[in-house]
Amino acid sequence: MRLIFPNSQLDLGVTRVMGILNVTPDSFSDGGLFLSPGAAVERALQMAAEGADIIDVGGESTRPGAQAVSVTEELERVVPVIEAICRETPVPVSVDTSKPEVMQAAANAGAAMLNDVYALTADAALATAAELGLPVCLMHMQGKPGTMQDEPAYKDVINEVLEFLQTRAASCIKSGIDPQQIVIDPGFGFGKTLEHNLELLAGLDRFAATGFAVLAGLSRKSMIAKLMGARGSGPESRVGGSVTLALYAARKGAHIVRVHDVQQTVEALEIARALQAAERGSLPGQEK
Ligand code: PT1
Repeated sequence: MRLIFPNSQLDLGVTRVMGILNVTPDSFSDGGLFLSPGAAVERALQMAAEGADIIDVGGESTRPGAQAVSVTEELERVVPVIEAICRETPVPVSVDTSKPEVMQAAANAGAAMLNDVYALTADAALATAAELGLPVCLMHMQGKPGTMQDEPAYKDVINEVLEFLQTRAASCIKSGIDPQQIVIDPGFGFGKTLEHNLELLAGLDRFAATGFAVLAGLSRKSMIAKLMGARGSGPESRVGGSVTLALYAARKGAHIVRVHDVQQTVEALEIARALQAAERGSLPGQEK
């Protein structure tokens, strides 16, 4: 399994790391830190050096309770940053957006992938993505960021989320998107209780069994704090929990994990791979 970018390819035979770059004043764990293009590019280069396989640039926070931003505002945040990152590193950039105007401008600035938490449901988003021909990540969300955590409810969370993603993937394929370029994502924390998130994570192998590439975004989310009780309040205290969940997602078949803490996640995945090779009887260092 591999994703085809305009200037490179990414083999998904091992779990890959997507580093998060929020160019927003209000993201939940790092809002405002990388707002200036200079600081954003510096962080992107650091993540590239730490082993990120993709850098995900977002100009609109979609965390629970977040407010929407205008097209103009989002373009002003992400386009200069994407241009500068693409000048400085060959690591492919994805753009975390649901707006077709932003998808188009980001692609012109060098973005190699689209990451849409609305799964290309906005007007013209699907047609734009199909025309651009870039890999797309389709995420499931129940409701909208402003209110999605009010009362999330499902009869059968795994089947409902799977059904939604397969329907969206079928629409993409009908519009001409190559199935190999489609990544699906259950959308942890997007209109889900802790129990919903845990059920989806424990059932992540069912998403991988669809044959589509699977992305899991668990990094520093409130579900980690909930699992840790009183010790899990600030986002910085969630690093260990985030790495643990990334490893578990990888073991359950995630092809890509979307994370803030690139270095720690890359290290953990590397060690887990060596252990898995040892389980199969090959000693470390014998495989590339
Ligand atoms: C994600 C994701 C994303 N998450 C993809 N894109 C966010 N493909 C932004 C909390 O409960 O999982 N997959 N883009 C960030 N969203 C959240 C959601 C942040 C919930 C925090 C929480 O704390």
